[in-house]
Amino acid sequence: MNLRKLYLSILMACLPWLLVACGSKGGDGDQPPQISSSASSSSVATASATIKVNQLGFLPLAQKLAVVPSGAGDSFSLIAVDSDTEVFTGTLGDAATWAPAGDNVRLADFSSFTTPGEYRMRVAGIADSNRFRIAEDIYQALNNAAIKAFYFNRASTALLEAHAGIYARPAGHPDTNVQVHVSAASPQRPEGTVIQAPKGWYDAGDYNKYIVNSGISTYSLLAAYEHFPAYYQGQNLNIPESDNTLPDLLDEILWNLEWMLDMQDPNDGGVYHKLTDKEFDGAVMPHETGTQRYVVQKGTSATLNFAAVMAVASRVYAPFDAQLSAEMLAAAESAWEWAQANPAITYVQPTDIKTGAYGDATLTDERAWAAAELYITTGEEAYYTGMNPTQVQATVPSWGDVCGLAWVSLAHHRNALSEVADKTLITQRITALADTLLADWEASAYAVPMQQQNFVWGSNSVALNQAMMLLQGYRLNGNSDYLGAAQSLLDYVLGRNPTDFSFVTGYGVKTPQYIHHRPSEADGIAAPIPGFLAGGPHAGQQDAGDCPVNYPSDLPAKSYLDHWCSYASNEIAINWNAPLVYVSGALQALTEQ
Ligand code: 9MR
Ligand code: 9MR
Repeated sequence: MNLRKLYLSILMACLPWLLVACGSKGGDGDQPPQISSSASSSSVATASATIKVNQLGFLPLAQKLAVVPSGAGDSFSLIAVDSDTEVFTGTLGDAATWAPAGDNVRLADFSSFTTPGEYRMRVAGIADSNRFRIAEDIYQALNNAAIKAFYFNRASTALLEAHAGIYARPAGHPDTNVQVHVSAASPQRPEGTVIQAPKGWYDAGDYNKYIVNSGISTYSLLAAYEHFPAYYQGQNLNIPESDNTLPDLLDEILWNLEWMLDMQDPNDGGVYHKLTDKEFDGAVMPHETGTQRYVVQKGTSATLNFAAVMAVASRVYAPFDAQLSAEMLAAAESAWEWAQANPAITYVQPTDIKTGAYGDATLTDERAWAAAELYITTGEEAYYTGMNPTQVQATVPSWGDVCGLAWVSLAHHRNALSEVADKTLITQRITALADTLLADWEASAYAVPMQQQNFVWGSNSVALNQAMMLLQGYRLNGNSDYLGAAQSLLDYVLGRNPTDFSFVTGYGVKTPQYIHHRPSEADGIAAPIPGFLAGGPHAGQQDAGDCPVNYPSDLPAKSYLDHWCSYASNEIAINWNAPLVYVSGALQALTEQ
């Protein structure tokens, strides 16, 4: 690690808790989250005593809430930054405690204030809030950056200054000399066979490429396009393909789809679980690695994820490239056949492979999702009945639980589906989940549906996937409360949370500086690459043993450390940025102007 950065990051991590000694917390390894009540009272008080607000801002007609510590004044005002004049006043809501943070707070609602400009919130007795804007294009730059982050994580290509600016870098990981690992050996491809599987996105802060996590990530981006094509057709991301006829978002997604296609064994349709080093690289740039790469074990989860994504991609790319679309559908169908013949091959991490596992023994959700997408794309009813829809619930999606994605796609296509599809059931599934989230939002002192148990590794993606599901409810029936609750969750990741961080690098006033992202750490540039969503508070603090500094608090919603060491709260990942893309684009496109 770069020494200057090490010094700075320790200093920065310690600054807010100067009275708390910096020392090793001692590892809790892979133990389940342990939530203790012994949080330092000084850190709680400091973190709680500020107004929490979305630090980027709001669309003029959006719901607009801030969280104010109780114990200050009863009213709030908005101050125009330019003129330092008061432009709006309101009364704070009742005080209530948000358990995940232990904070007693009051809500400030200024939704009726719609004038574009830059503002701060003022409450007597405490500091003004961070500044934020109200603007008609407020989420466009954020959405562009959240997609551009995928470009910055491209494997197998140099990032040129014309597209990457100061973050230009040489190509890393050509992945043209990938060995078949013993766990993936087959008669046609014995151990040591060399295959090519270039391109794709690095998964996260590491340089490996995992099919399971590519599944939900690629899908969420494809869904963003499929649901809001006009919005994305108007977008220019300044990527190498920006001048071609494909919308830029589809160009970016294609970079990963091309890699995914190479992860299918053409001899039998099965899909390798991941393309990986044996161990995680150190904090080096992509071109400084050079270790042997392997494809590891074909499995049912990877193969079903692949089938689902290729079925979606086949219909999304059809208007642009009929041949590519046909190739994707054939790939999806042969993957499905392999998974039918091999219904329960769960991933078992080989002992010599130490990188991310993405192991998942529950395969019913992947099967339902793949079946739903194949039904939508082909119209073949056997896929719908085979999905066994009455047995499949809608849940907030994550890499390990994708059944909600089946309902998202069925709901989007409901009017074009054949009679076998139960439209009432489809609508019920989405609204039942959205209503549960809405009830949690209404009951929350912080006005977010996030519960104690949601503060897992990558909790910010839980928030945004909750928002994505609320948005499906809104798209079905136009209930503006769903839109408001989704807005609240974007507000949460952009600063209306107990840590005071806007969790997207470069977007907000106080943003992560030391994400667990190898290029950002190793490039010698102080600012991290912009547009990446940090994983966020993680009650389990599973990296504490690797961190030279303490977490500021043991409370779930405050278990966040802006430090390179904190891979469990401050890494970035494609499956966390993808719902940020979906939600920021959807709110920009759906909120009335
Ligand atoms: O850097 C690794 C990160 O990308 C992974 O997400 C994480 C969890 O699998 O692991 C990180 O590697 C750490 C390893 O697991 C334990 N020793 C410290 C490594 C980070 O410096
Ligand atoms: O997001 C994953 C999380 O659910 C797991 O608990 C964690 C430990 O296995 O791994 C996370 O995924 C990491 C992956 O294993 C390796 N690349 C970085 C991912 C994000 O940290």
